[in-house]
Amino acid sequence: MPDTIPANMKPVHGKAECLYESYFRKGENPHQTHYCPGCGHGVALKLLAEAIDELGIRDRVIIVSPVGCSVFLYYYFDTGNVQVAHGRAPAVATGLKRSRPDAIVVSYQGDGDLAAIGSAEILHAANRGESITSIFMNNAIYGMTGGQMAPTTPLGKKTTTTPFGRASHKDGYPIHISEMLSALDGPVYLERVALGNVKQILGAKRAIRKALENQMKGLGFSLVEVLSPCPTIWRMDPVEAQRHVREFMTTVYPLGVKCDRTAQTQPKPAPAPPPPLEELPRLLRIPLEEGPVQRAQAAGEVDCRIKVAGFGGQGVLLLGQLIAEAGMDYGLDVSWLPSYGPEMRSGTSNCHVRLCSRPIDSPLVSRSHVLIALNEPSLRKFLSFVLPGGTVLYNGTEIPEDLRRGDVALYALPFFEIADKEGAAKAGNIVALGALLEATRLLPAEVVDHAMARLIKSEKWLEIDRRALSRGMEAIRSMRTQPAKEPCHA
Ligand SMILES: Cc1ncc(C[n+]2csc(CCOP(=O)(O)OP(=O)(O)O)c2C)c(N)n1
Ligand code: SF4
Repeated sequence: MPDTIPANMKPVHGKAECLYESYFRKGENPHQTHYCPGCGHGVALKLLAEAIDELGIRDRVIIVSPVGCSVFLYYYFDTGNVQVAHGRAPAVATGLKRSRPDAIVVSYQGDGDLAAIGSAEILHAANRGESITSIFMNNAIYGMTGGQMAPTTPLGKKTTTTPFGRASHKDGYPIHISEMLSALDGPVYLERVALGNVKQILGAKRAIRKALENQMKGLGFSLVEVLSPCPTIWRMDPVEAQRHVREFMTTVYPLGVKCDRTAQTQPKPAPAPPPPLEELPRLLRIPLEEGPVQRAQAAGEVDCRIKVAGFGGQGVLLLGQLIAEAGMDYGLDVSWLPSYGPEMRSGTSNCHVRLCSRPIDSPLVSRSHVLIALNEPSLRKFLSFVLPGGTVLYNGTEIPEDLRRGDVALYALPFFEIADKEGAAKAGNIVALGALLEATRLLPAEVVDHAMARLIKSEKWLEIDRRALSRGMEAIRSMRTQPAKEPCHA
């Protein structure tokens, strides 16, 4: 500034410090935001940034931004940021706040995001009284996608999906989120503000600041609904759009505090710190005496990918879970990814299991070392994805002729018939597990037995399953025509 300007007349407005000096993530134009001229998002974010600066909480703030025009919020805020799927900000904010109680977590959402696809998330987060600050940008339209009707669109408004105007008899009524949430016992503070003129904007800043302070005091859930102009989709110039907020939006959505329990609310007790990582094996009752990690290391680089497939009711998922649990007991990193059809019984069911002596990058098993196919359709579907040198265990008396492969070890055994002879055909999945152990020597039987004892709660079933496990191992021993495979290696 030239020195000729008296000190008391120098501009006092600058950029908030929690905003990046230059928006480097934006690439070609790092000095302006992506918002349209006159958009309320730009104003609200400035207010939020100023409040964060004033409260000195920048290092603690994590902003959760959604899908919608504010999707690039993380371009601007030099704070913690998480960009989430459409409507999920309150759920992610809940997780963040619970795992990082010291963080100040801000969930920022548009009205399509919060009041349509995310309506359940906000309702339950508010009802649980999560200690988060929610900023709800209500511009009564889907901005980013070109102007479809939102749950908040006023009656009579023309949108791309209501070209003749929103009609209550087919489109329902505008949802008043703040009033709706005020019927719950969970929230501590709900206020609707607007960006229709300077006075309203200052009011919005005060409300945002208060919502943040509530969180700093540990009081619970606060939401500020901001009536916000969207000049582009409303087809108005910025001045007209501001007037529309002032003169029309506020008649549909009356401003004011809808709930304020801050005076009578006690700060929530801080949650107990999570147990130290090294305590987890003890809490999960994983036997540690033999040093599972060292054992796994001694066993070499294990990376075994297993696909178990069949139909619902065959115990496909339990079988995979037992392998994963036993692998974990053995000191390996494991993953278990179930995948099944919507039917309760007889639909397709499969699971992906990985046992690895390194951290697992993805739980998805597309090409496997082992396939346990509990029916023919599963064998047909997944056989070609078994890696050469792999092992296939098939529930049947013989492998169908057109499904034979010379580069994998194929075992056909009627697992469920074998289990039937032990008194429970249902234990066929455990016969298959025994066959797996014998055919691949992937894990010691005692380790699997230990995992079974933990997972199978009924004494009667545990006894049957132990017999079934032995029968499966014996069956492979007695039929083996090919040498046993070594455990799968990377
Ligand atoms: C699961 C999913 N469904 C739909 C979309 C498409 N979509 C992107 S933004 C949006 C609406 C955003 O409107 P609003 O939350 O009001 O934010 P605004 O753009 O007006 O700020 C929709 C439907 C998506 N990205 N993801
Ligand atoms: S479309 Fe509307 S909400 Fe989106 S940036 Fe432009 S003015 Fe803002």
